[in-house]
Amino acid sequence: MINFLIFGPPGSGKGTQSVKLASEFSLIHLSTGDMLREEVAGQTGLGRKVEGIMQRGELVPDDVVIEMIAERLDANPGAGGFIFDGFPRTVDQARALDETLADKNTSICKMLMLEVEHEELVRRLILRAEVSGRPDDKNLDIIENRIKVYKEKTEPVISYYRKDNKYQTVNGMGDIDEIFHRLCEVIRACI
Ligand code: B4P
Repeated sequence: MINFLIFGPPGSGKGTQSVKLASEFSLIHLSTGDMLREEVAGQTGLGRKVEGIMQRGELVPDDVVIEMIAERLDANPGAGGFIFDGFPRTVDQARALDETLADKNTSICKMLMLEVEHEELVRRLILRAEVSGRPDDKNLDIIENRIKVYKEKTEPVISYYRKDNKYQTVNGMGDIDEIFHRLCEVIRACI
């Protein structure tokens, strides 16, 4: 089993690139953002609980996303590997993921960090709001709050993987296919 994390601030291209990478390398794409949005759209108990948190651009509680990921891993015992998108977003989530993967005799191969300039992040999210209707993309204050939350709570995850030599930066500026080729080169070097 070969597992990758795709990492970066909101708007860095995680979701966009994960879909392409999952198809190219036959990996299962697990996006906690997509899973949570499905819960909200279905107005499930969990969806109603997290809706306001997501609209403000805050992080939902760790136990919620840790359980969601553990369920998906259990549901795919024969998988060749996973690409984790938007998870882990805190050091506690990273620890929990490592433990869950270790129980399955596997681990993270690389954390792929997409590096994108701040102005470009904001530009992409505002553009996406026009088509996605995502409430967390609509408003500049919320976008800036998401980037602030990323810096405070999510960036520390980098040190967690860096100590194991699993951290790899990739230039996330440029067109989508160009960035995809950069990511593919890193993945091919690991497999
Ligand atoms: P996510 O769904 O992960 O949202 P995101 O950070 O905005 O990234 P996303 O993957 O969607 O965007 P991308 O960069 O691909 O999370 C949403 C919310 O869910 C969080 O704020 C939080 O509340 C909650 N949540 C999720 N996971 C959680 C966790 N683990 N713990 C706690 N809470 C959690 O792309 C953005 C746009 O840019 C797209 O429109 C794309 O088309 C465009 N784009 C991408 N690459 C481009 C390029 N090279 N050039 C031009 N445009 C590009």
